[in-house]
Amino acid sequence: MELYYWPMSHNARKTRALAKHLGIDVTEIVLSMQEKDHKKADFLAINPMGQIPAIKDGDYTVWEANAVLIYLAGQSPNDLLGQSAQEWGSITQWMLWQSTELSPIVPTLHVENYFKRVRGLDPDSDKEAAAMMRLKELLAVLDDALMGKTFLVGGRLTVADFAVAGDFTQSRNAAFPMDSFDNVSRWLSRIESLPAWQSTSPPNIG
Ligand SMILES: N[C@@H](CCC(=O)N[C@@H](CS)C(=O)NCC(=O)O)C(=O)O
Repeated sequence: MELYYWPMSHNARKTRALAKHLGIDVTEIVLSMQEKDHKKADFLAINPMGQIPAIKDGDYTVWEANAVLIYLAGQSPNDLLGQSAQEWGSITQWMLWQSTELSPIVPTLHVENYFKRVRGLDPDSDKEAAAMMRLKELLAVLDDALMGKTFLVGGRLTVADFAVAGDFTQSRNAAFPMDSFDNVSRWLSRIESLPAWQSTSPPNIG
């Protein structure tokens, strides 16, 4: 099984971390986004969206990071996909929340608060402020959901935790207001303590 990724990609990071956490025998293939490898014909045959990450397993391909997480978790018997209709519902809820609500604003904060700062460029303060306002609304929802909980669903690690935590990969560099959200911070520390999470940390660019 081949996992296509780019080291800076937070979407790929969560899939690499889960593969390592489960000890799945995956061949990691690095693409260069600078070289636009993800838009070349070879890779478009695997993911026609031209986005990272993606998996090729024999003739089978799967893309969309959260779908990749589900495919990886399904490779061995484990608790990561939930054990009841309520857990399946909640896991799916958080994975959809990540991809439809949280994920769209994360790149804006990466660019405005991190990449531009490292390159000595001025952030677009209107764009940054709008994304930050939305982030605070979303973190408030996540923080309430994590009140008194160790993980998002079922009191144990599931694919939902990997799905959501991926967007916090650059939370410090991109100035996410983590200090105002204690439950989120405690939950993130638990994910960050996983050896597989630590070993997939992207390189710093600044
Ligand atoms: N919804 C996709 C988003 C993936 C995505 O946007 N990946 C970035 C790298 S972090 C990418 O490949 N961007 C290039 C592009 O969208 O053309 C997922 O969750 O897998």
